[in-house]
Amino acid sequence: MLYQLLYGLHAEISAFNVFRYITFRTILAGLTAFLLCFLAGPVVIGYMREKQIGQYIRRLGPESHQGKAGTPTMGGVLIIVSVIAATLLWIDLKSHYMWIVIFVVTGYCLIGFADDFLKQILKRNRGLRGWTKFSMQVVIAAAAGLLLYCYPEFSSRITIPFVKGFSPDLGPFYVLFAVFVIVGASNAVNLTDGLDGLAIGPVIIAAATYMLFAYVAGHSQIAQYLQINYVAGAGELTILCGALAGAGLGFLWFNAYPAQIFMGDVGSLPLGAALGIIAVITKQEILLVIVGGVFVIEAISVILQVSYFKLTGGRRIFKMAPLHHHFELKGWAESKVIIRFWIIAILFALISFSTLKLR
Ligand code: 57M
Repeated sequence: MLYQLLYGLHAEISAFNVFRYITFRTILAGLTAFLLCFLAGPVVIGYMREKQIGQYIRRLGPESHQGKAGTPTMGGVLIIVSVIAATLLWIDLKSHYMWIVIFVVTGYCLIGFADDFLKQILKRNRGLRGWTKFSMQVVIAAAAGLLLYCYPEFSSRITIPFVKGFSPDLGPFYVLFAVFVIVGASNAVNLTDGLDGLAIGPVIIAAATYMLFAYVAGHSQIAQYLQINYVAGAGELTILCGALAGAGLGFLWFNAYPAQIFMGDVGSLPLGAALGIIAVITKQEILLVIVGGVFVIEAISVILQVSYFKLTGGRRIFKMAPLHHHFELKGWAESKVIIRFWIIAILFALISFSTLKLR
């Protein structure tokens, strides 16, 4: 909004010319989102405590988690509101890609809110039925995929990391591919959100990484030089990624160990879906496997554990899945598990940058 207002005045006030720069508006979006989270955090935590919207801890979990019972949750409302507010403030409102991302984020936020509302407020510990949750995620992701596929300027080709000159065109199957990426990313972040700051840390790192990829994808000369798919208009998503990272830092201020608030499904589901849809729009879909490597490892640990458990009639590969619980049960302190997973997330981000040159 301010882009329309302030840049429009640059003829009268030349200093406002700076608002045309995506980099400048990305920094402002990040700072705005951080401040919104940082300032509203104590108010939200106080409200959640007053309304006793505290986390229910299942008996199955590690013993160390029992002390977390009652921790305020659904802090994801704070993150998502901050991201959307900061984005709308600093982005070019004519960016259709931004509206598709906001559609997906809002949809997944509502699914997570419904699940958390049932679990945390109505105390129905199972929340939404698994299939209900999954089918709503698929419908929203399919709608976004279809919107992109029907958009004449959007290509249904996919980018394969480290491979140059081979970008297969999936045609209408691109919609199914987009659904897989968005739903997969959303649920992988959801599974990862099981220790203080464990999910939001890698989300910040992934958002900061896609800040760069969105910028280069939307810059025709740089895209041509790097020989990556040019996506006209994708540059504005840099600002949304900046808001994601900023809001993530603001939330981490309170979610850092020992957490004062959890994000809830209302946070984890839309944050993962946001990374998924951004990866799709910037044509760096498969790269998300590397950028979001921690989320992928956590999800695979669950798939392996459940499959092996069923195949062997009750034996386990890990002490407990997702993988972060395995290390907890091996005796690692929670904070050590968290920081080490963050280190791995940073290493994955660095590897993903190398795909821009190693092709
Ligand atoms: C998402 N939710 C956390 C919090 C957060 C199939 C199976 C692998 C599913 C999986 C599952 O239920 N995942 C749901 C993980 C939960 O966090 C809440 O959920 C929101 C995110 N969706 O925002 O509101 C607990 O995580 C802890 N937590 C923190 N700090 C945070 O900042 O400490 C969360 C955020 C919170 C709190 O204790 O209560 C979760 O873990 O449920 N199930 C599991 O992950 C369970 N694993 C399991 O059953 N493994 C089995 C089989 C099925 C693979 C096995 O290994 O044999 C573990 N999780 C729990 N109990 N809670 C272990 C059992």
